[in-house]
Amino acid sequence: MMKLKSPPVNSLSLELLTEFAISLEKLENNRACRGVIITSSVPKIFSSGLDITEMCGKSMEHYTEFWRAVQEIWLRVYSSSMVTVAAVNGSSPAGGCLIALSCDYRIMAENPKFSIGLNEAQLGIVAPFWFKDTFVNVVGHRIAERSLQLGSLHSAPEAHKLGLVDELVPEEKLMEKAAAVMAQWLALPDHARQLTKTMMRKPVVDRLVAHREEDIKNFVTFISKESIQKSLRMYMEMLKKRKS
Ligand code: CO8
Repeated sequence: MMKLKSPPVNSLSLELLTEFAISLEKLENNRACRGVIITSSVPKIFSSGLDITEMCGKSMEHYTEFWRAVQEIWLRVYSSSMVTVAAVNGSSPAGGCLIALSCDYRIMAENPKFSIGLNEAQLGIVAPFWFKDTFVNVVGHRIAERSLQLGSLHSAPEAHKLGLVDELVPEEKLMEKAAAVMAQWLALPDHARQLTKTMMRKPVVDRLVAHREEDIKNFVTFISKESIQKSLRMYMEMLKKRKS
């Protein structure tokens, strides 16, 4: 089991992404480890997505390094040879949702206050093609198109209805259920399951691998624009105002 732990909101900073990638690599290289449950140790929040402060007022070099780390974590989770189960025990916007979508199976706590979705459009930014591909492969084109354009955050029951998460369970049953699902998936021979997973996911993975540098360039150009920086600053202010 891997628990994201970076209070207050598990935002995916360069540091957290790097640690996450190293931990995954270790598990991947450990032959005794065949599956991983990804969850959060922060109450009510699975992950608040990419750390917005990493995308605000930093250098081009920093944006480059940060985006490479975001790509890396997606490549690792999405193409993991292990069984990956997301136990979504809280809200999970944007990058947090991407982590969950990249797993083989998603179970979410049944709390209508918890929401999940790719809400990038609400921040005035655009989810890259591989976020979109991952989303489409889970919920289908129509739902993804509407949800991405509106930057929707779906409550847990709504997310379940849309197929964004596979199952809802009462919060106290989440880990027990995740373990049961893991056992079910691990009952199959690894090689057959892994080859099947590769068959389903390789085209999407290959697309990013083939365009990785171009994707970094696009991100850096986009995020460096003054208009985008302004949108992000306004969004951060809105988060703070909402609190007070
Ligand atoms: N990054 C950095 N700081 C954050 C983030 C974040 N993603 N989310 C919250 N924070 C900060 C808040 O500003 C606040 O800071 P402070 O204490 O200094 O005021 C602190 O964390 C606590 O936040 P809240 O008070 O809002 O905590 P709540 O428990 O009330 O709410 C939520 C938690 C629901 C997670 C809420 O904070 C929230 O909605 N956060 C925003 C989440 C979001 O929209 N994330 C999107 C990030 S963008 C992304 O992941 C993909 C980008 C793709 C890039 C494509 C570009 C081309």
